[in-house]
Amino acid sequence: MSSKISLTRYLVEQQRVDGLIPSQLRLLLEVVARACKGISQAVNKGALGGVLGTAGTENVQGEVQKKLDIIANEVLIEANEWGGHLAAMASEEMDSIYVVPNRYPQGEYLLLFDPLDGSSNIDVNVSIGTIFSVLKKPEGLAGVTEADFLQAGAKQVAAGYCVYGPQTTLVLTVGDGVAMFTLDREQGSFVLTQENVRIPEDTQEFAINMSNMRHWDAPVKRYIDECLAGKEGPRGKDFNMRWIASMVADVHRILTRGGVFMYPWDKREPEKPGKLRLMYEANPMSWLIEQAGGAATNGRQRILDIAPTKLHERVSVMLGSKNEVERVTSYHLKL
Ligand code: AHM
Ligand code: MG
Repeated sequence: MSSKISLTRYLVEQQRVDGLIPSQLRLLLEVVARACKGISQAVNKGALGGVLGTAGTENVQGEVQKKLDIIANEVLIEANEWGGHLAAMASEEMDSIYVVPNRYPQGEYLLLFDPLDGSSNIDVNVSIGTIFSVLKKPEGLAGVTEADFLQAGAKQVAAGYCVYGPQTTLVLTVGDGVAMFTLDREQGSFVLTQENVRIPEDTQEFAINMSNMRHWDAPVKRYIDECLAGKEGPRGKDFNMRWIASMVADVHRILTRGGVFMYPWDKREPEKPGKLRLMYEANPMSWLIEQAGGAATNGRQRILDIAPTKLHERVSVMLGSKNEVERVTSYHLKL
């Protein structure tokens, strides 16, 4: 790349040339990126900043909150509430929606986020991230309620994540492909480092938490057994495995070099459709994956077509290289 293109310039050009980004949405994305820079700073300080360890509280899903889960949530709320671009926010770490206070102007967008994904990796210095999804508030109604958020992932107008790893990288789609921006710490800005990200349709790498194998459903077991059988098995090729336990980092690897990621329903808690959250994790990641030529299903159905019934809904997730996702989906549908 001859001259550096900042996130700001990228968004302005998308707005100007393609008309894809109305100015309120552009502002929103810039503010989210700024918040991610702040979270990245806190993550980098680690023990020196006193940000490691648990906060001693639980979120609505009964998970123990880490200090950084709460810090990241606050950074996102504070950065976004006053700009006039949002009507309300929803977070994996908050019981109910956060309506923009009356003292600020209300905008037309809804922002959803998993403020700190991969919480179990915070204290061990492994990549973690922030995942976000943007919806439009349905027209015609005054005020905003939880029901306004219950839109299928196909309705998203922007989605992305920021991974805090060896580099801090922001990955974004507004429905025109996927672009990646790397944080230039000297300049304090995100710089475009890859456009038109494409995921190879085939792969020899899968990501799943193998310790849950005995709890899986038959189609997932069949798929993984066939991968493990390698060259001598029905697939006729060897597979490699990776599991980072940070969805952001696993998805980032898949966007970079292909692969398939699965967090399927399992028998540990049969009443739950899965571990991951539809609105904060599965929807934004599925749209990014599809925009890069991959596929994302819950084993039976395209994730982006699922009509949510509650804010903190969980879902089974299979996403990544198209042919592999289609294969494991066909095993579920017995095609
Ligand atoms: P979190 O948002 O509380 O961090 O939970 C989601 C994470 C994903 O990033 C990751 O894929 C998964 O949970 C790992 O789960 P497990 O520890 O069961 O392997
Ligand atoms: Mg998460």
